[in-house]
Amino acid sequence: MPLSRSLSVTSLSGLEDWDEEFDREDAILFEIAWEVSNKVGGIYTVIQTKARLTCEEWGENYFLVGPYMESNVRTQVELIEPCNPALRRTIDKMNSSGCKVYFGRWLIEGSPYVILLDVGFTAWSLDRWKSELWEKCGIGVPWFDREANDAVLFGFLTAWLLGEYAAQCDDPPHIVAHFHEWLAGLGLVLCRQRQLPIATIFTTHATLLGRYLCAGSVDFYNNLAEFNVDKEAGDRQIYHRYCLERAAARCTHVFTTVSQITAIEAEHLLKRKPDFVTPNGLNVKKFSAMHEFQNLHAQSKARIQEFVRGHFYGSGFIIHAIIFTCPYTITLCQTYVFLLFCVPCRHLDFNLDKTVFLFIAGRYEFSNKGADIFLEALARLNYLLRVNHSEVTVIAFFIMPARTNNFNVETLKGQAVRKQLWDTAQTVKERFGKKLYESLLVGQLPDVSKMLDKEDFTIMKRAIFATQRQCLPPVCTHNMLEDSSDPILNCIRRIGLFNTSQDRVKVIFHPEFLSSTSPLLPMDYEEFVRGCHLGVFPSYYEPWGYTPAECTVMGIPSISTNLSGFGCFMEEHISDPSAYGIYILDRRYRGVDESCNQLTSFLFQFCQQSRRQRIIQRNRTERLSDLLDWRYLGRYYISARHMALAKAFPDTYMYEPQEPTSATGFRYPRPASVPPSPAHSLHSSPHHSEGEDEEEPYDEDLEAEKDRVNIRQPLNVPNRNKNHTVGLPEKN
Ligand code: G6P
Ligand code: 1S3
Repeated sequence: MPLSRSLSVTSLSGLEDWDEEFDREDAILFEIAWEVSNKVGGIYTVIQTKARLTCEEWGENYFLVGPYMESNVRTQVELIEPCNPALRRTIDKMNSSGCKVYFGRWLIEGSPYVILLDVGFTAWSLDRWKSELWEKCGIGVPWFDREANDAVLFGFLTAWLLGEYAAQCDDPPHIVAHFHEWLAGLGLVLCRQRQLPIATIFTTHATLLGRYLCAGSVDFYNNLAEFNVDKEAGDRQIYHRYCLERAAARCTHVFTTVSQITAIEAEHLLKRKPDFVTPNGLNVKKFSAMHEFQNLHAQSKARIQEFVRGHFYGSGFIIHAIIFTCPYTITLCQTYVFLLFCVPCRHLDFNLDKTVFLFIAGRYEFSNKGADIFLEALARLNYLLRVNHSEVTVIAFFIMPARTNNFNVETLKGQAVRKQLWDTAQTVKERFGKKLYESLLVGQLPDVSKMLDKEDFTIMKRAIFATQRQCLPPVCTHNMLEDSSDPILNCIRRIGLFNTSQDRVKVIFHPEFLSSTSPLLPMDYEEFVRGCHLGVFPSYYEPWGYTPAECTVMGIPSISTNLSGFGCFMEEHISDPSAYGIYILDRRYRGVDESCNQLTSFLFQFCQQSRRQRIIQRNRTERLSDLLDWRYLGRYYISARHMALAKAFPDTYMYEPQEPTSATGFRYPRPASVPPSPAHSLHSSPHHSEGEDEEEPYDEDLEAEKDRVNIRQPLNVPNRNKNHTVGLPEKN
């Protein structure tokens, strides 16, 4: 075994350097998270998208550890016998001591090995383990907190697995154990408390206290240094969880978090400055044809348009009210006279070709995810579009799961009516075609006035009659269980965005994640995102924020904020983010109303773009995807592992952070090119030209070439390993 080895990340191709210098034969990596093959939130995406790269790097020496959930295993995991003899002995030993440990391959890209621990099966040990936790670590977990109980069981099982594995190896390899989030953190605390020979890493994806404090009405960022953390955690009845999280952050060899902003938060709330920021990446798939993602946008958009046709079907009456002041006062108060009258209206009176689809998606945290200011900005946008007599209509989708009891009748009826109209059109078309054919067979041009007979008209009239409706197109697609207290619905009631035909902004709240098997909108999330024009994520609390990152790699522009990890990361790496379709809302230095106005102006500006400008902007957005690829961002994980090995096994490993080669770091420049024939320009956005709604010949490949920045250039990338400073980035 070599005595001293060093690894420094010298370039973006750090993985290859690692390959050359690091002998992985005697090192083994365990990555532990509650979301391994178990989708709860963003951590699942981190692990699932990173798996292929980590498998390429560690091969047979990489094992993911997660909870056993039968339904997930049935659909996502192939159970097999462990190939590693020491691991086989470990699992056999644990299973013969009253545990249920499963081994398999997770059926995702890279097919990583997974070790799944059945926490329910060992629930009989809970009391004993809780006493041990209290005696050894002084942390008491109340009986009623089910999630914390699971964390205790999972933690003890993980520590048992790792300790047993180390004991089963004749010549123990250097073990690195990487734990994600507080739910997995106890395993790390126990490894350290039992002094197991393991290099540990703890990554927090959000702090418990941060999430709770932000969800309340606390001025979080201005008071970060002031919080009495123990009291705040106690007041919110999460003191025991907070202790588990803080203990993991304090005990670990290497502590990391997903963004600079969460690093500052962790420093104040968990009382340890992270050693690394490990930004979240994605598994970026490149299309061989440059325009493939544009074609996919057009296809997916057509499917969303079909849904919209159904949702806004038919016509009805809307009630108008005119209010007069009565010339005679009956009492001492002024009297008013209301004149009510009905006006017929068509709901689908907007041009779908001039309709812009916006969306927000994610965990239903109304103010943390910025749904509050998005709704407010939509109300302001509605006003602006109306007073400017804009031809554009905006449809804003809210995809946030809430408690429901299925789709509502009106929404389902809309899709049924649309289908019926389509079938009617097909029937009449067939009858028409038959008459036309017969006329041609006898060598005559058809008499157009006789092509549609009485029966055709009856069929069509009947179909049109079925489109009468007595209500407005619904704002929500489901029956909500907590309708009267739901924050989105209550906000819509207050701002009055009810999908009337005068509204230029329509709202559709879909309180369930999307699925390709839905009878309403049969699309999976990726297809849906591709079909939209803009993702809007004005979060107040967002350690990273995968939603705008996913938009970027699919070439869909997005709005994020300078309080989100993603927004700050993009601001740091792109000179003019909005030119690339990355709008970053200022929620740090502005009040809520000002941020809301800024959001409104981003939206209004976006609505004024022509189709050609949107196409160009999408091309630019998609060009940023390399920046978010694990192939680039995985290097921070590599460094964290190496630092942990060097701290745990100083006789064998040495960690030398590389000096930064550039003080300013890597930045995408402003796009060099502009589209042809600009009439006037908008700052930071593709230039506008008149009468350009149709696609003009435009050499996008040439455009791409001009703008292309080689992300894999090694020299001018910031090295965060050494010069990683935690501090609020300066305002630009
Ligand atoms: C893509 C397609 C075009 C389509 C356009 C619509 O670029 O390749 O054929 O016209 O999308 O863009 P829009 O922004 O209007 O949805
Ligand atoms: C967290 O999930 P969330 O949506 O509750 O972890 C994600 C992955 O690191 C992160 O992207 C997100 O901002 C956090 O909030």
